[in-house]
Amino acid sequence: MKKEKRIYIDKIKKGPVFLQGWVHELRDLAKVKFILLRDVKGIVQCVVKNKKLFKKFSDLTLETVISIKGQSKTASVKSPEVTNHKIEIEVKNIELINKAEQLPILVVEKDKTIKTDLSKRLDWRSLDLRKKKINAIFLIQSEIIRAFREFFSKQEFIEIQTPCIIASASEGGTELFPVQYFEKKAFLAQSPQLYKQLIAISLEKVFCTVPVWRAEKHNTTRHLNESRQMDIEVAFADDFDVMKYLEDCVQFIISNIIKNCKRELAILDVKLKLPKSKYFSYDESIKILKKNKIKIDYGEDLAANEKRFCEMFPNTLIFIHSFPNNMKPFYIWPKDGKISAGFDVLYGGIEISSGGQRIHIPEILIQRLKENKLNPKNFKHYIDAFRYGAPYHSGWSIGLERFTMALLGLDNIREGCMFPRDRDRLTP
Ligand code: AMO
Repeated sequence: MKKEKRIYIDKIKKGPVFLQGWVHELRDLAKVKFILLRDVKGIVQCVVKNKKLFKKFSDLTLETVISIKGQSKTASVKSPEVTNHKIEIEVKNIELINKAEQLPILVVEKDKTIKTDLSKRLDWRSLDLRKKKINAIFLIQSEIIRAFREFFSKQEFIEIQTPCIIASASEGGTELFPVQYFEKKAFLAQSPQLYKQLIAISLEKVFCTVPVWRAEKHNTTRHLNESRQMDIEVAFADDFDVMKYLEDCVQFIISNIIKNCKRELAILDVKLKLPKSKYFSYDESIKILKKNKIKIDYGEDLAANEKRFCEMFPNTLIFIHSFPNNMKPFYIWPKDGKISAGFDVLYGGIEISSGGQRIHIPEILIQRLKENKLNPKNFKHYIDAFRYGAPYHSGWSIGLERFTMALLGLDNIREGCMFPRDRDRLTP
């Protein structure tokens, strides 16, 4: 028997159709019944006029999964949403695939005053992902990663894979999750940092997208204990070279979202524009903040003032470079005794990225490890790799969930993560 070809709702053409999806809404008008059928691409109204199908219709519940064979009288329209009834499918047959029980959370929240709280939504995340707005966030996130890959692949970067189980810290010693690795103690990687460097000093231009784990105890709207990073590392490049890559890459990602995610942006009511860029040294940044009557001293972290800083320069990638050495990790190149080649990037009220030029000279690396109270013996493999011809190199990392949050104006980073891991949440 020939298997019917299922099509997405946005691909409906005039004539016979075979659709599969979820029951989004049911309307029973005695002589005629309506099923609003939803798939990941949209919603379409299906009319049941044939009395023989009324029994099947009466068995349906919200979110039940069904197949529908029917006839479309109209060709596809651009945006098959419930609000426009331009497409209508006359139902010839309904097949029940899996009947849904009473729903723990509603997929369609009709009354705007009823909003399921985030924690309950995350308890039922699989259902939550079916909501138009939630679904739109992750379709856009998928486009972010796709465009990131395309941008660097086109420029002859190599996509690399780094280990997730590591023996020593890279971003400071206190935020590691320990794992028992046979008879040894190991950790979950906080960053692909040391490994992407070891690869770049041989393969030159590399990028990766990886999960990272940080055992930070605080529970904030900007931190996750498991997040994903989009990283690059480039040999024969300094901090300013890679900041330019970041500027161009973010522009490329946003222009692709504007082009390819029109429906999702409309659902979320987000109007994206290509951002401008501004470059300030750390020193200049402190002066700007002070000038705007913000109490801050040289040497203080900017985290508490990121939002204010971004409000001063709307829709701008703010590059803050030349941080003091003691404010950056041990692997960042010290330009002199005080200033480093490390930078942060702010956008949409938060830090979306940090990076810098790295140390490629073993003796300087050892000195910086000691200054950071880290034992060079624990970094032997890393340090030794720079003894056999290592070019200077630089790179950065964009936090995927942070970037999603900044781009779409989400008020909690958990909204930009499918299954967040935080201090209290390990399931689902
Ligand atoms: P950093 O520690 O700044 O730098 O991390 C890079 C980016 O990752 C995101 N990020 C987080 N997102 C959610 N929850 C967290 N707990 C969290 N921590 C960080 C942020 C941040 O800017 N190895 C360096 C990068 C480099 O130099 O290449 C690093 O990991 O968006």
